[in-house]
Amino acid sequence: MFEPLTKQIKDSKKIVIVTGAGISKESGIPTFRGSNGLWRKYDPMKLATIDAFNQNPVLVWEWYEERRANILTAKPNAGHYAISELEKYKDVTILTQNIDGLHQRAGSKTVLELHGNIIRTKCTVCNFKENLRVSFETLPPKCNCGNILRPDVVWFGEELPHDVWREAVSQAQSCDLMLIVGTSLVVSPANSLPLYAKQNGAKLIEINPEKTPISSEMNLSIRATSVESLPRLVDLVSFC
Ligand code: BJW
Ligand code: ZN
Repeated sequence: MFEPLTKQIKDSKKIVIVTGAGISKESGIPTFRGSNGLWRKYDPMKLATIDAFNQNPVLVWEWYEERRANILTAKPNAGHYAISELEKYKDVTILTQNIDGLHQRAGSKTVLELHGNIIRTKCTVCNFKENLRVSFETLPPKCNCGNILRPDVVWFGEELPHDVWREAVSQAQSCDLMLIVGTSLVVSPANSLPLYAKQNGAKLIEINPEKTPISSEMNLSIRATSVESLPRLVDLVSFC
């Protein structure tokens, strides 16, 4: 199953890896969709929009505090480490929708965070923005300017950080191989990145136990988890 992919990786000049929640599942961070996904338990419109936050910042912060605590104790898994190992042999850029920072903690060097980072907090009014690893005693936490702080993540209806998005599109358009790992590819605009890559002649390879809406556009779909497939793949690449 891995042989054709090993050759494509070996032959490629520039690899872009698009990742989503599935790659962090084995680190104990739930995905959003699917049988045990967060959106089965919670309504995204009550927790992941600016309107929801303005209406009930305490509720939204309680949800984020629980997830921040989980993410702060989570560790990168074999899938994250395999990608950082691949960077020893190939030119790799990661475009992640994840807000958990696990790629960076696994040692990956070039990571663009499309949907922000849950540990970074920003003021809703002034320019304050900082990584805050503490758990807040009073919710919602306040900035020194007196206004409410919020997690520096991208909610539904909000634009992705412009510079990050511009760079992500440029990376997608200039790679010759894109690996798409652990994302359902239902959230825009991140789900357009494989199409930008394909329009510029790149090969698309998906690693996901389930089909996605863009599976038919893939040159190859590996129906396995990232922990099952990425370490074996990177081993093969490093040996030949
Ligand atoms: C494994 C595995 C294993 C399992 N190994 N794989 C109507 C109203 C308003 C907006 C819209 C609208 N219609 C469309 C929109 C646009 C909207 C959108 O796309 N909505 C769709 C859901 C319909 N997008 C936006 O709003 C974006 N902004 C935007 O477009 O701005 C312009 C605009 C403004 C106004 C109006 C319209 C346009 C922003 C999107 C922000 C997404 N934010 C979240 C939350 C981040 C913060 C937080 O975490 O709290 O980002 S939502 C959530 O989904 C999170 C993820 O990054 C994102 C993608 O999810 P992902 O990573 O794909 O995870 P899952 O769970 O979906 O999939 C996991 C996959 O892993 C599955 O396929 C499994 O099979 C697989 N898997 N185990 C490998 N072990
Ligand atoms: Zn402030």
